[in-house]
Amino acid sequence: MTVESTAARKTTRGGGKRATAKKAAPAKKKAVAAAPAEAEQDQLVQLLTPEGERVEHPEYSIDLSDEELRGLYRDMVLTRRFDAEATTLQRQGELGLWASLLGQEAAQIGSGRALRDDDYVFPTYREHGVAWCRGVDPTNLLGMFRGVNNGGWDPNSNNFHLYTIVIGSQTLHATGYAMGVQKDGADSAVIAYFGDGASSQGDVAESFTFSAVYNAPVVFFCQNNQWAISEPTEKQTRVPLYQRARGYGFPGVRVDGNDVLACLAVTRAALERARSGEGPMLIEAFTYRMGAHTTSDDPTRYRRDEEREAWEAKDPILRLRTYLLNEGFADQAYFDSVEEESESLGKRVREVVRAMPDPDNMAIFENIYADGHALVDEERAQFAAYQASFVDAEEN
Ligand SMILES: Cc1ncc(C[n+]2csc(CCOP(=O)(O)OP(=O)(O)O)c2C)c(N)n1
Ligand SMILES: [Mg+2]
Repeated sequence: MTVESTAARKTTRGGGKRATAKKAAPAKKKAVAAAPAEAEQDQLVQLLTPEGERVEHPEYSIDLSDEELRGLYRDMVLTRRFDAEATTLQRQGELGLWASLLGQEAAQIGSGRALRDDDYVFPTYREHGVAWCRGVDPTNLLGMFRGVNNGGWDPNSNNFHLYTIVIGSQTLHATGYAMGVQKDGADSAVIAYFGDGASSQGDVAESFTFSAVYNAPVVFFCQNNQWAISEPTEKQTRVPLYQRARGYGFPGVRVDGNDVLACLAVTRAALERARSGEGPMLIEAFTYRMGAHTTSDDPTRYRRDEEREAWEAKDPILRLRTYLLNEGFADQAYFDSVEEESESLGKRVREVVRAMPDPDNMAIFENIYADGHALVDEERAQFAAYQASFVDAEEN
């Protein structure tokens, strides 16, 4: 694949320089995530510029109908609206925590819409846009964040695994699943989402090795949102993340993660590659986490406002809107109807969340072992007795 060879040729410029530096630069108080060097930007697959202009790429192209383009816009707006509602709900005490996807809508909708129904998704905890594409009801994503269930949906109903918080571990689950798909002789593909921070995890390295040597049909979709909580990407790697793939023996490509068309085109190609037996591929979606890591985080303590402002100009929704307007693919009435729809989605999410029943206290012991376990039985009995002690106290 030419992506790999181009990447290899250009690696030495930035990477080589940094690798030979004697001493790491002293840590700054407020780090700024590294802007891609010029040479790296050349490699960014882009089909829609931040100004909303359609451009071509020699290797990745896409031809969508007006309706499909409008659909991508609608997906991104509704996902952003849902996400904003969830953040507000957390602030009002209705959720314990929320991990916002603000800014990452294009990476998620583009890759999510590239999937076939029979493909299988292994997400992190931030893949609300991908969940939307899989047809998971958004309100189901909120139960775990409200603390009323341990997941909220049946993974096999939509081929969308439960949210995974143990960083990077889902890449191993995805690889194992893909090896199973291969043994079944099926032609579906698997996609594993993970972040720039997760790229430092041993689990990710192991899944790269296994998927490569077994030629497993898995796509590794890394959303490089520039931050792993308060750690910038430059603390995770000496080379652009997509170049890691080369050492494992499969192609890697960096895509403009704020360009929904490019994300769709590249992910489609990677999935097709996996389906046709050519093995794994790494996609690095170069994007930005516009909000806090989670509602428990305060990014003003470690990153500069200017950095966020620079990324605001690359907003994924705005550029598609500009393109749709300029080309006459959508008019104001369409945008208004999406706005209206997003308001009613917000309202529905709020109503459903607030009406979620608290779980039965004893439910915590369910779904641990398929056939039961003596220790769990003992703990259940102890907890029941503890609960009963409150009832007794009330009665006395
Ligand atoms: C194995 C493990 N180590 C540490 C953590 C704590 N932790 C939660 S999120 C996070 C950062 C992840 O960053 P990244 O992979 O870039 O994903 P992002 O949150 O930016 O989407 C860390 C270290 C964890 N959940 N699991
Ligand atoms: Mg990150």
